[in-house]
Amino acid sequence: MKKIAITGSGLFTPAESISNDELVASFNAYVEQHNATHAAEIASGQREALAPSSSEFIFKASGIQSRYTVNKSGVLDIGVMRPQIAPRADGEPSLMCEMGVAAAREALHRAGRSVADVNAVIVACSNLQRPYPAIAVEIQSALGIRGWAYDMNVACASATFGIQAAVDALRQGSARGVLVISPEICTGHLNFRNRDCHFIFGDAATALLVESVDAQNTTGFEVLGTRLQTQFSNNIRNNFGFLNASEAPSRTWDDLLFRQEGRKVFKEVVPLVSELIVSHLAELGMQPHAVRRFWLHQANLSMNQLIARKVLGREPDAMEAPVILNEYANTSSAGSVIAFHKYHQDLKAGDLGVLCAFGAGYSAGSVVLRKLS
Ligand code: CO8
Repeated sequence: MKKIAITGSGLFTPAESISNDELVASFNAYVEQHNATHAAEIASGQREALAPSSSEFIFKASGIQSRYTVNKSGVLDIGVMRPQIAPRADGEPSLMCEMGVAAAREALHRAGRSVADVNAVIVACSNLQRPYPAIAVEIQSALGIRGWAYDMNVACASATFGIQAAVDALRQGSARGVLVISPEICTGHLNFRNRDCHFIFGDAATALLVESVDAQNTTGFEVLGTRLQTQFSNNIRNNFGFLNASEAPSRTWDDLLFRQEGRKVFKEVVPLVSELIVSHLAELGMQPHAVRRFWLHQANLSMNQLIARKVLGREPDAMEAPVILNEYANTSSAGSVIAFHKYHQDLKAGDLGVLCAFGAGYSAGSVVLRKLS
């Protein structure tokens, strides 16, 4: 069987970042304004007052300290509370294309490869800027890649599903080098007026180069196996879609943004993911204690610590399940790949790692990797 490896990774990080304190100051100013505007209704019991947010709660509940965004001023302006992006002409590259291209160029550079070594592009992410033409085809064109490209969406687990699609294409011979790109502008789908989740997401883009490698190849991480799992749940939901304009009566604006039952998600996803990792390793004849690193989806710090504890049967140390969530917040499908990108250099030949992402659907993917060279 052909050896398949991830030979390079790339990361695009937006220039602007928002701290918890900045986000909370903006949210609380909105709450004050809202409560003042509706003071009479609140006093008469016709309407509930909105409660303020707090940085302490955000950090304690999630581990998040800041997030990057494609537009800080719009998010923090209480008259706007969403990123503001100038519309671009059809002939100009889209924002997602630009972010994806930057991450892809870094992945190619790190792998020591050129676009001539790639003939397929898969854009795997939660939110696509438009339905068509596919962002993947736009990125393919911007990079000058000959071959094929498509978009796919499996929410936060998208990158792992993209890796499996790439591995299958390489094994079947329909591709010889695949870029799996995850550009995420999560802030565009986040309700910054919702206290329960206004702090959760950030923006970033990642790219992985997945290739068939020969026995002499010493770069990167061999993919020993991939395993995917899905199980329907409405606990993380987004009703935005092309039929919104046809729906009568229309949905409210907040129904077209991200929402979740965070507690339920936590409770249901932790066992699903830990069992997925343990059974996937067992299928490959491996024990969890043999794994040097877990690059987990970055949604919630306690969730990751609990998953790692369940898998290892003991407390993980910080380097066993590295965290980027504090700086980036939840960047959906990009999160586990950012953790991989930033925390793999110290691994030695033969070391094992598991890249695992999970989220809406529910959807989860496990990719077992072994360091080459
Ligand atoms: N400030 C202060 N207090 C607050 C705040 C706040 N901002 N928010 C809630 N509280 C209060 C609540 O009112 C509640 O008070 P009380 O106890 O008096 O009722 C208390 O704090 C506890 O509230 P919660 O139960 O909501 O808090 P949790 O401890 O459960 O923490 C989390 C909330 C952080 C959301 C947590 O539940 C969590 O992270 N769960 C896991 C969620 C998860 O993993 N989701 C994955 C979603 S990502 C995904 O799949 C991607 C989808 C596609 C991306 C789309 C991009 C937009």
